Amino acid sequence: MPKIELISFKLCPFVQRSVITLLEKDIPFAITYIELDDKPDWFLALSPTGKVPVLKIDQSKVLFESAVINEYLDEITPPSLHPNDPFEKAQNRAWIEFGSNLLMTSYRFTVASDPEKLAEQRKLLVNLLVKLDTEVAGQSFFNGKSFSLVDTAIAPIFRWIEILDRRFDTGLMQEAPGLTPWSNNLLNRPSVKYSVVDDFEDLYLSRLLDSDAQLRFKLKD
Ligand SMILES: N[C@@H](CCC(=O)N[C@@H](CS)C(=O)NCC(=O)O)C(=O)O
Repeated sequence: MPKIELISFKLCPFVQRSVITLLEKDIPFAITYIELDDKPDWFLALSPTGKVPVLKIDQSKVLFESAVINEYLDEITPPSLHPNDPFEKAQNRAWIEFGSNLLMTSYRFTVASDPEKLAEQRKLLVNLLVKLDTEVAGQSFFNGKSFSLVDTAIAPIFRWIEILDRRFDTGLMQEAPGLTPWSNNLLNRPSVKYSVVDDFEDLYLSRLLDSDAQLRFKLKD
């Protein structure tokens, strides 16, 4: 097994995707946290995009992009978390890309700085959640009964939504109720639970409440 080091930012959902895969595949790894508003020079030298996650392999080789990192981790530890059928595998990859779009849309919703932008971003976000709901409605995992790389890609979104709906007046999950069994199932899964630091919720909330996000006015009592 190669020596694996994951470069992370504690709040990054894209990194969480890779941590989930590492835990699911039982791959020993070290994790190094950086601050994105003060990126170290060694990180900028490693990462062509300046984004986390970055995976260092045997201290010399570097991979970036969460979906690519996950495919690599999956391939070095068979059996694969992807379906075998070429069409199903391609379809799963497409939904992983859909998940990236969903993450970025969720992020834009949380940072929207005025009521109009917030309403506009909520509409875009709900639209994507409803599309996902239509695809998955009521299933335990994206592919039905077995956990796959699509689940690793979507789980961080469910964590955000669960925190947002519990702490703020956002009502997102009720717009796509068929996602609830899948979300609950993933949030209770050990790899997903341990994909974040213990104080994740506090860190996430304090960053949001310290910003100019319009959402801070929707905090529940
Ligand atoms: N497409 C990338 C997205 C990664 C990404 O957006 N990471 C954010 C943190 S969650 C980042 O590093 N942002 C720093 C920046 O844009 O300067 C992936 O899937 O790995």
